Amino acid sequence: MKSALITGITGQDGAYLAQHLLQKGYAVHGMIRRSSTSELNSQRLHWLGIVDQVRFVDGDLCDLSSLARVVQETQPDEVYNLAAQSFVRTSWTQPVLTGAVTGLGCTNLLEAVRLAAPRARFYQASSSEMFGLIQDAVQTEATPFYPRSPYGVAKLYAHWITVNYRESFGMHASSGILFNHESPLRGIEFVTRKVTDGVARIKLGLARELRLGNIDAKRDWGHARDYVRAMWLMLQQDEPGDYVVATGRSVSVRDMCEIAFAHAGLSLGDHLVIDPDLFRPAEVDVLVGSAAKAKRILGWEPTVSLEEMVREMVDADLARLSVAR
Ligand code: NDP
Ligand code: GDR
Repeated sequence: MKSALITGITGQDGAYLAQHLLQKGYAVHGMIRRSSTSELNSQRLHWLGIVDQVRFVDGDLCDLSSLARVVQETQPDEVYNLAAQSFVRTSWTQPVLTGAVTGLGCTNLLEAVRLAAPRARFYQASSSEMFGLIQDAVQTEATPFYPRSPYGVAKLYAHWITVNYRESFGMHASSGILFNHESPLRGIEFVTRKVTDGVARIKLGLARELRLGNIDAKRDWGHARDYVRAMWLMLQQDEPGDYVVATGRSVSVRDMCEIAFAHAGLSLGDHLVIDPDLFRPAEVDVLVGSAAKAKRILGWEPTVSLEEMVREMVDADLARLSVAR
């Protein structure tokens, strides 16, 4: 039986990746950090019905000693580093923490793996935010990076340290440059989920307006379930590498909103309020990726359209809020 260690198991991707690996027969170790409200930690794993199948271990990406112990004790075949301070907007108000967790935390984990389980395969959750100020119309593994947020800068450090450990120590370390991916398990502060939750609240009479920032920003949105499959495929290759994972289609926040409101039989114009406070100090205006390499080498392709995903998210939020009423 293969075993995997997932950091960030309580997040959106951690939950779907755990489900994917369990279905493949892995023993899944999930690293969680201590919290005074621990029952909330595993909510997403509860929703997927897999909480009892995950073996939890305590650790924090900022604490190398905890990581060394966790890797030593679990001796995983595969390590997936999904933990991060992942909300871009917060990275301007907590830039030092973001650097410590999202950037240096990756080095801590690489060190723990190098020392305690050097043959383990390693996955780093890199991000399209590293491209930032776009220099190529379509971003590939060869596109130059120009991050536009403390989060993007921290991810770029983590990306390069992963490449460096691969080249310095011969580790099987891969980096997935994933574009935005969403689902009903997406954190409520990210724009797609904020919109689908807002639409559901308006539909149910719990709210009247939805406040957003820059709705002209364009993103390449896929489904998280598809994207965790790409992570796993990267670690099944004989050779490690870096891969862009994207749909190749870029849609504005405004158009994504239109899909969500229309699905609920509502009009965006009746409820949208633009709030200048929600604009960011620096914006990534447009992202669109080419997953040609992932298709060629991994045989990976997305299977869920933006429309299907947004409808699934609206329906899930309507169901959740109806039960809560
Ligand atoms: P989430 O924000 O949903 O999950 C983040 C996870 O990191 C949570 O489990 C959180 O735990 C954990 N975490 C935060 N700080 C620490 C810490 N100091 N030590 C240990 N664990 C910590 O992110 P996603 O699931 O959406 O994303 C997964 C990864 O992929 C992240 O690294 C993200 O930056 C990256 N990424 C995501 C994309 C996306 O579109 N979703 C696209 C590209 C990259 P807790 O529950 O305790 O807060
Ligand atoms: P992003 O995702 O920053 O791309 O990072 P987010 O959903 O937060 O923003 C997408 C775009 O929408 C605009 N926007 C708003 N965003 C939020 N959150 N709330 C609003 O009210 C709002 N109004 C407009 C933003 O300005 C932005 O342009 C996500 C995260 O998952 C990262 O961890 C990951 O690395 C990248 O995707 C790829």
